[in-house]
Amino acid sequence: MTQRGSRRLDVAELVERARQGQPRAVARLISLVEDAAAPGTASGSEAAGQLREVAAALAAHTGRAQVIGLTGAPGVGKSTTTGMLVGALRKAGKRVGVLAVDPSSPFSGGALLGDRIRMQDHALDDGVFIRSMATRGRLGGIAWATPQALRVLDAAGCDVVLVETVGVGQAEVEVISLADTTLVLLAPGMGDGVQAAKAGILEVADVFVVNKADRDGADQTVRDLEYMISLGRREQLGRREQEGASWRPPVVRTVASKGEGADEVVDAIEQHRSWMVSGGELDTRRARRAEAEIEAIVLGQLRAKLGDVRCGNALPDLAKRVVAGELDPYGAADVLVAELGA
Ligand SMILES: Nc1nc2c(ncn2[C@@H]2O[C@H](COP(=O)(O)OP(=O)(O)OP(=O)(O)O)[C@@H](O)[C@H]2O)c(=O)[nH]1
Ligand SMILES: [Mg+2]
Repeated sequence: MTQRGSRRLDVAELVERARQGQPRAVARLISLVEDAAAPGTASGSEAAGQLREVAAALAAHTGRAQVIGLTGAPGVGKSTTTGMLVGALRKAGKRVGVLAVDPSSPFSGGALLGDRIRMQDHALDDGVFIRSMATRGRLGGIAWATPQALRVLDAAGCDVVLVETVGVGQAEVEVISLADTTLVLLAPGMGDGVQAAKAGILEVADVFVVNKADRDGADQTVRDLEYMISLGRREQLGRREQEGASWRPPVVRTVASKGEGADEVVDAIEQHRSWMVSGGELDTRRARRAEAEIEAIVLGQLRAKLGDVRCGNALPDLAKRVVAGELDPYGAADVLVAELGA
C-alpha cells in the first residue's frame, strides 16, 4: 500500500485506487497535478516526471465524463447552483465531480473556501468529489492544471464534472473551452442582456441560467436575454442558412438557494448534449479541448526552455548587440527561437 507522505508514489497503484473511486487517491492525484503546475516546478523535477506517468496511466480511462462549465459574475450564485445540480444529479444516480476554479484565490484544494462550505451537504457523500483549484500565483498554471484534474475525475468514474469559474478575463475563456456544455449565469440587476453581449458571453453560452429569480427584475433579465439571443441567432442563421444546424441557448430560471429549477437546468443540459451528439459537435469540442491541452503543455515547455535561455548569456549578449545597433530585435529573436528548438 502507498503510505501517505511516502517519498515515492506508486503511480500505477494510485491510479488504480482512483479508478475504484477512492477519494484519497483522487485527492492525491489532483494534488500531484497542482504541484506540477505550481510556479518554479522544473520540467525535469520529480513532480513533473510523476505527472507524465499519471497522465499516461489515466489516458485509457478517460473520455467518459460529461463536462459542464458554470460561469458568471462574482456572487451570481455559481456555487449555490453547482450545489443544487450536484443534488439533482446524485438523485439521478450519477457520480459527480466538482472543480471550483478560482483564479483570485491564493488557496488550493485543502483550504476551506466558502464554496466548500456551501457544498457541505455533499461532503460526506462518496459519490461526489469536490475540489477547489487555485492559481498559486500563476494564471497560466490553472489553465494547465484544470484539464489534468478533469482527467483524474473522469478516470475516477465521475459521470458528470461541474467546473465553476468566475467570469474574469482570459482564465474564464480558457476554462470554458474545457466544457461540453457551458452554463452562463446571470441575476436580476447584475447586468442585463446588453452587458452580457458586450462581455462576449452570448457566444460561449449553451444554456443561460437566470438565477435569483425570486428577485425583482428577473422577467426583464429573461426578456433582454431572449432578445439578444434572437438577434444573435438571426446573424448566425444568415451566415449558415441552415436552421437545423444551430443551437438556440434556452433561458432557464432558478432560485438556487431554494433548489428551484434544478430539473429544468438538467433537462436543458441533456437536450444540449443530444444536439451535440447528433450533429458531431461533441467530438469537435473534445478535439478542441485536446488541442488546447496540448498547446498549454507545449507553451509550458517552451516557457521553461525560455527560462533556461534567460539563465545563460544568450539573451544579455543579444540585447547588447541590439542596443549597439548591430542586430535588430527580430533578428535577435530568431537566434533565440532557433536555440529553443535545439
Ligand atoms: N435571493 C437569492 N439569493 C441567492 C440565490 N442563489 C444564491 N444566492 C445567494 O447569493 C450569494 C452568492 O452565492 P454564491 O453561490 O456564492 O455565488 P458565486 O457566483 O459562487 O460567487 P463567487 O464564487 O464568489 O463568484 C449567496 O449569499 C447565496 O446564498 C437565489 O436564487 N436567490
Ligand atoms: Mg462560488
